[in-house]
Amino acid sequence: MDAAPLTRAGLEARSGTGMRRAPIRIIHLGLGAFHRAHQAWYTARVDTDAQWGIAAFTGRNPLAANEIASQDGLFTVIERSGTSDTTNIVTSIVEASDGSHVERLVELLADPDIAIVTITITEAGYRLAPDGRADMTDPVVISDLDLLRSGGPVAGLRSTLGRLLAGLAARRRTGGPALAIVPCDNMPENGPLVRAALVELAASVDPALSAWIAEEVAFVSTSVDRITPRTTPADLNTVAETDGWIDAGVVVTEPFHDWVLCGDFPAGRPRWEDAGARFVDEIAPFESRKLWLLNGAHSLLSYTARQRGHDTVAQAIVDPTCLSAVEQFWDEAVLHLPTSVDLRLGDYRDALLQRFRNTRIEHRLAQIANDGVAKLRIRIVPVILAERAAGRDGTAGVKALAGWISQVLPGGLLSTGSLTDVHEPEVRAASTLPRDEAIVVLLSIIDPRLSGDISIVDGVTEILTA
Ligand code: CS2
Repeated sequence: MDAAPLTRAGLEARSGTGMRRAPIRIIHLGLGAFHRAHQAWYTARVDTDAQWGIAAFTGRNPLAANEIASQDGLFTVIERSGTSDTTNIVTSIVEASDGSHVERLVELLADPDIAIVTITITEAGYRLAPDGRADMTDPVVISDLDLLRSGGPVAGLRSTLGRLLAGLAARRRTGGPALAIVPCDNMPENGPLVRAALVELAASVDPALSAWIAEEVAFVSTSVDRITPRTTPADLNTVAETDGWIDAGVVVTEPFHDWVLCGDFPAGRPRWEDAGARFVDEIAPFESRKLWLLNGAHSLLSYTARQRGHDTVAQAIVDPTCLSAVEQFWDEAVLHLPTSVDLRLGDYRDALLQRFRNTRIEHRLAQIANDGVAKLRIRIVPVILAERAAGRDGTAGVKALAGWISQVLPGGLLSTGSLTDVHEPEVRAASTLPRDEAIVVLLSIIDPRLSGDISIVDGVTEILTA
């Protein structure tokens, strides 16, 4: 079959039926592969009468917005199991814009029909300090706050939270109704965390706006899960050859999907539960289980398995040395998970191993290794600190820290340009210090409690010397 460009008109012509374009009720910030495979996919599955259109904005790179916009918001999701592919065209995105088009974001947020803002900008994109509060020393945050205070053009805003504040200010000015902000990044208690950061940032611009956000805006915590590797040219070919669409927006993901949410939606929401989402009263157990077991294992492997010559999670997990490092970290982590709900940890661990072993999902360790500072803080450090508090060494987690440090020291991946981090300037500066000093400073960048514990510093030094 000759492949045709994927557009609404093309799809209507091929299916012989008209497509209703849903009105925009959801704004999404961070139009990457994960959003397309997760929140956009859930919404498309459940919104059968086209009530919940998404206006999505990219983060730093406008490419995805341009590609998706030229396809009228449409894209293909390939669900890739260990043996076969299933493809579906997702129709929930009705507008795609470059994130720097802040005027459009502000206009939309002032629209009373907008009920929800979902966010996927990665852990590092929130620009938080190690204590989880807004990082008031970050130059981009400082410049955004200056701009917001001076009432300068919103187009100059560079941080996601700064842009969101400009939009919330417009909503308040026009008397807009309450809405829900739903962060979908891998961070614990992400609803209250983003609420505290926005309230604090707003307080330094306009105390009345800060009070309005605290009272009128609902923040929903979520735990999100779906392994979504970067799309390759071969994936685009698959869709062209098997489905006949020239689609630049293809995403590949595993069949597994999970979404746990906790909080209120004052202006309503799609029935995501119809596609398996769960609404709970207490999110912490689910979040910690996912962040420590899945993401913790990912980060551990991304630094230690590459040294053993592996490129993907699926290759690493069948190497007995890597598997045992993961199992050891899990053994430490599960001791500190909340016990208020039955987390079925045995089944969860077995299922994770199955997912990691899916060789048809090419999840590259190099992709996971980026932004180690923000990721280690969330995925590994809590387990080490809990182990230390229990009087043990937290050895498996310390191995992950040592793995990261070996990659940011001279000669490691950072120096070859194959690892990126929003904290790169401080990390680079620290890595040029004499080695023992570098280890202490690098640990303190992740969390000062690590560098303040001599047993952790010694543990890392020993591994790096071995
Ligand atoms: C990964 C996650 O890149 C990474 O840091 O650990 O993207 C992971 O694949 C997802 O959280 C799975 O839900």
